[in-house]
Amino acid sequence: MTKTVTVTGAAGAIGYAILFRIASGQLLGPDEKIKLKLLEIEPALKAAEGTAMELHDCAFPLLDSIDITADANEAFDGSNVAMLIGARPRQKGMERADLLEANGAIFGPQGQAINAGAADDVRVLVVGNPANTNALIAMNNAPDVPRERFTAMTRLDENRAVSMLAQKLGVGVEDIQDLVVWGNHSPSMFPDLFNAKVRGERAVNQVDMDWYENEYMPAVGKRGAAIIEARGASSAASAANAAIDHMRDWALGADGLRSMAVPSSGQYGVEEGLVSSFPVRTQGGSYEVVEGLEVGDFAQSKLDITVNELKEERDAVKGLGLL
Ligand code: NAX
Repeated sequence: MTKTVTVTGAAGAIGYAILFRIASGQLLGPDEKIKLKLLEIEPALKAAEGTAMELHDCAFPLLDSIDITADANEAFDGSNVAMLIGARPRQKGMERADLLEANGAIFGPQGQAINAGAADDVRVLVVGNPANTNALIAMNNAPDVPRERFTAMTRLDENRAVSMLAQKLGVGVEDIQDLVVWGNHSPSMFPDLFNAKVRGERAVNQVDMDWYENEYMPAVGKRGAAIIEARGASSAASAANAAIDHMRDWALGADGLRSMAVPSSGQYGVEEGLVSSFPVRTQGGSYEVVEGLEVGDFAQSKLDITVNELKEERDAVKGLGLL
């Protein structure tokens, strides 16, 4: 079988870190041939061609073809997997509304192009920030595609949360299960140690609440900024790794609870339609939000903060006429 994988922002840092892994079979497994479609803006097409040359030079047996284009309709035509990575970064002096508007101008037309030409089974992952709200915009511009196919990435937050907890407790990452991050992909998101388990025991019972609230949560939330501070560039390889984890688990299934930002149908009181990170279980090519988990007063107060931020972003893009 051959699957078409569209990657936007292909000439960027995450693009460079993800394309080789996709083409080598780490996304869809060793039996799936890959047709890559790379979408870039005109000035970056040449750089994308350079990356494509290197991809050819790897002689990956699973890589069937590479198309490079600045036309969204061409890029999403027949797409089975769409990784929406390219976005407009916040520049100095840019107001939040300007940022949302600039990204609306990207994710609206890309949603329309997905609606017009993607394969019936298309799965969409938005990585480009503000990821949840960009996914909301794309979803609202693709009325013929089932809403649940639009998702945004909080898996990097989950992976960071798992790794930091493992280091704190001196255990392996494989000893931690069901550590889910809720809400927005922003410093407001909530890593949930109440439902997470370490070697089968409740994680929250193994840490100090003061450390949880005042050290761990801010450290997970601000990890992206810490990486920029240290490297002078934002997370790229770890973001690419998380995007592979998200899409592979969705397409091929995985054990335990995972974090995915998906359109709410009102679960846990999150307003219907918001693209919010939830605990999900993946199986047989689909996912479901797992209901009935414990959400106590502390967790609810944190969930309210991050979901309110999503509402504000939704209201702002609505006000700009992007929904
Ligand atoms: P780069 O600036 O290196 O690359 C972005 C690429 O997107 C550029 O090559 C640019 O030409 C391209 N692009 C811009 N507009 C486009 C359009 N309309 N169509 C196609 N391509 C377009 O950024 P990079 O480090 O790769 O990060 C990409 C995005 O991921 C950013 O928005 C970033 O904020 C976001 N991130 C999201 C994360 C998450 O967990 N959800 C974590 C990592 C990352 O910060």
